[in-house]
Amino acid sequence: MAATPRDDLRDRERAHLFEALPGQHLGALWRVYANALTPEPVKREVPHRWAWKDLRPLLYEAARLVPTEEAERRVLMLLNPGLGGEAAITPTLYAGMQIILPGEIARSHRHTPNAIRFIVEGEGAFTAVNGERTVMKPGDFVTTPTWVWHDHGNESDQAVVWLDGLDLPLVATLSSVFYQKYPDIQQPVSRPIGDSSRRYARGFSPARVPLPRHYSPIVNYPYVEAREALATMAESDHPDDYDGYLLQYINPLTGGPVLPTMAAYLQWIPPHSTLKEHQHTSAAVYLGVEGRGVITIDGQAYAWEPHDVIVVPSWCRHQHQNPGDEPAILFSFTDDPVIRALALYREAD
Ligand code: GTQ
Repeated sequence: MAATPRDDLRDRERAHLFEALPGQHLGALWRVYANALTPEPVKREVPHRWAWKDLRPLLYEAARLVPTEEAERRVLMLLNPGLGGEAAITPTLYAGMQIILPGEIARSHRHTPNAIRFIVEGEGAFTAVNGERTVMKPGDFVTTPTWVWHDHGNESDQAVVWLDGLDLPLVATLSSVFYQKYPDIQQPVSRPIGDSSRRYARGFSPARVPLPRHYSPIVNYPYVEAREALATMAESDHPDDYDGYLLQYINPLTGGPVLPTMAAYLQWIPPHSTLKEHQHTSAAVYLGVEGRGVITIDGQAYAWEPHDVIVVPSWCRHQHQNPGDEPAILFSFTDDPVIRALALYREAD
């Protein structure tokens, strides 16, 4: 049909309307509707692998060149290639590799983002949380919940490296980042080493002592114990279709995830196995611990070795494989508690 003068008039009036909107900070929903409400998640973040053999030399070079007095935390951040340089590995999660040399101190501070650590190499550095120091060994899992004072120090004779995981991008999106420096460089030690584990990690909990229950009171979950639990499962249980043998680090006060926003797992993929592919709306950051394996994400294979990090964004199809003769052990942390709390968890195979 030919355009009538009336159509022409309407087109000109529409053009005027659209020009007037941005100046008033207004937008026409109908022009972007299909971008905003998509049949399935549309993401900027992408799957990625950070190989330890490439990351390690850069981390030790940072340690040689930048003292901890200058860097509050000496960390190389793992930046998702799709997120334009934001301090984020997914839109909710942050990950970084931190290194602390003999004699160094990472000063005491607290912040509302929750943090977890998984020790990658070196032994004998400590993290202090609310007056309790824990000396960390490779494979140990350490929690630093929201708003607790924490600092790190290394009184050993070797460099110590760990993976940091924080919910910083989520907390920033929620406009809820608060941060404070402790008045001194280190917080005073007010409890003996092992205090929290002796109270809470053995099936007991002090009665009639009011406690925050939304995060785990346990500071350190030792690798020897987590590995033993996994080996016990692998000896007698049937493996899970998707995850092999999957152990969750739990908050003993609830049986749920260690932190309100992040869950953490240690996983055992049996030798010579190809597990089933699936997808879900929680995102995961994997760290190779023992053996080697492959995670195929949206059709692309990412082989991993110990200390490689792989990010599997939300709703990416992914599948684990262990072609080798030894069990393949992976650590991971996810935003699963957030997704479930908001009733947004979906899974498909
Ligand atoms: O160790 O407290 O990777 O505050 C980023 C922010 C580590 C930490 C990070 C932090 C820390």
